[in-house]
Amino acid sequence: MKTQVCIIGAGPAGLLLGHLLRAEGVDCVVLERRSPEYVLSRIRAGVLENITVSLMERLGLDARLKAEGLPHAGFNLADGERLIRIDMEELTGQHVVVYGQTEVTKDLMDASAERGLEVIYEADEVALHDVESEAPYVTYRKGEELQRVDCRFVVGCDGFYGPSRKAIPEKVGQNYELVYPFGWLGMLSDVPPCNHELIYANHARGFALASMRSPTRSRYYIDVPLSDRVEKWSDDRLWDELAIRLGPEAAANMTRGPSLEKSIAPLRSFVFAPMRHGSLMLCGDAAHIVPPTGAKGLNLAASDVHYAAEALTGFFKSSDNDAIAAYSDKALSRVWKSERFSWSLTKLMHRFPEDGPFERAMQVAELDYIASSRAAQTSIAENYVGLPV
Ligand code: RFL
Ligand code: PHB
Repeated sequence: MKTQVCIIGAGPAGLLLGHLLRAEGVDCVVLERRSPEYVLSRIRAGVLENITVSLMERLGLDARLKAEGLPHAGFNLADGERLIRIDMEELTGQHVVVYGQTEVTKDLMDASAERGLEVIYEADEVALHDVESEAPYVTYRKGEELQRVDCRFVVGCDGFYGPSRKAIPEKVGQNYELVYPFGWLGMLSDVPPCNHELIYANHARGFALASMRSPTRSRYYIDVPLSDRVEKWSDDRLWDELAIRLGPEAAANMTRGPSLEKSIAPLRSFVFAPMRHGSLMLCGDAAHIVPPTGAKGLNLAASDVHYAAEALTGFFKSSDNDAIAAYSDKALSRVWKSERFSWSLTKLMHRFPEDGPFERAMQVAELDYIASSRAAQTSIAENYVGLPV
């Protein structure tokens, strides 16, 4: 097969990029290792910044997002019994939209056929070749058959563990990494949320987050040691822990129910630079990971894709090489700011095992400052709604 752009990975980054390129008349194909059902079974992000919403809008694929997405004007930081509300709408004039990553992916998936976006699921053994040349190619196996895609660019949207980043020689790139000493245990349940806005809580027993997917579906998280297993957390034990960590007011409004899904995700900050090497570009989790505390991962994938689509469209429509050359620096400048915000919110809201009374006093002082300073709240709000693209 011959195409202009071969995209690896049909998560939100790969599907968004595929649609944006098709809308501009650029030929592309998407190769995905898993089945569509598997891709849709992954429960992940829930908070969309304006960049993600506006890309769906630009594609005309935002009907369900508009109808079902929940605009959130504020969110809360809890510390013991104190609740600090960050009024994003008032401080920045912007809001975020609560709409599951699964739903974004489904909307993009459902529109693939009618928009002429070819997605090949269950593509095994995907391998990248000659990415330093102007004629790279990708091979994969589908059933018994070995296949080859010749193209001008390969875009790696294959997440943290995919093969694309590894196709860049070690001596060319640099890894920046911080691994946190805990993971997030997430739970989904068909019960009304305990609060109409998100609550991030820093409690002596650990972190907790109350989030949601809809007025009848809640998403909760707590931090747990990396050695913990999901099986250790019965639904009852998890509800009890959430009630303590989120504080008495949230606990009083909490409806308990059976969990639909429970899983533990490790927390990591990671950046690989540069995000382009020769004819290979990286987008989303393939190039960087943020801890979920700032709700930035999916939204960063969307801003990468925005820059990549712009660069690739310029290349194919007006032979513009400059935007391709500028892609990595442009994307990384936004990536590092989101890395900083996610890292600082993670440090503020979690009890690290190595922390002593001084580190805790610093957290309290920072929360006091945030509670009393409009400037501090504005800084948090403008990062949370998403920095300009
Ligand atoms: P994805 O979603 O991992 O998709 C990559 C795709 O590539 C495929 N793939 C391959 N395909 C072909 N060949 C191979 N060898 C392949 N290897 C992998 C995979 O099957 C997959 O389909 O990466 P993408 O598209 O870059 O999207 C990134 C987001 O998924 C991620 O950043 C967010 O989910 C992070 N995240 C959150 N982000 C937010 O913006 N807001 C949030 O509220 C938020 N909450 C979260 C999160 C991530 C979490 N976990 C579990 C990591 C909450 C959690 C718990
Ligand atoms: C979620 O609803 O899954 C969610 C919300 C906010 C975060 C992380 C995850 O910071």
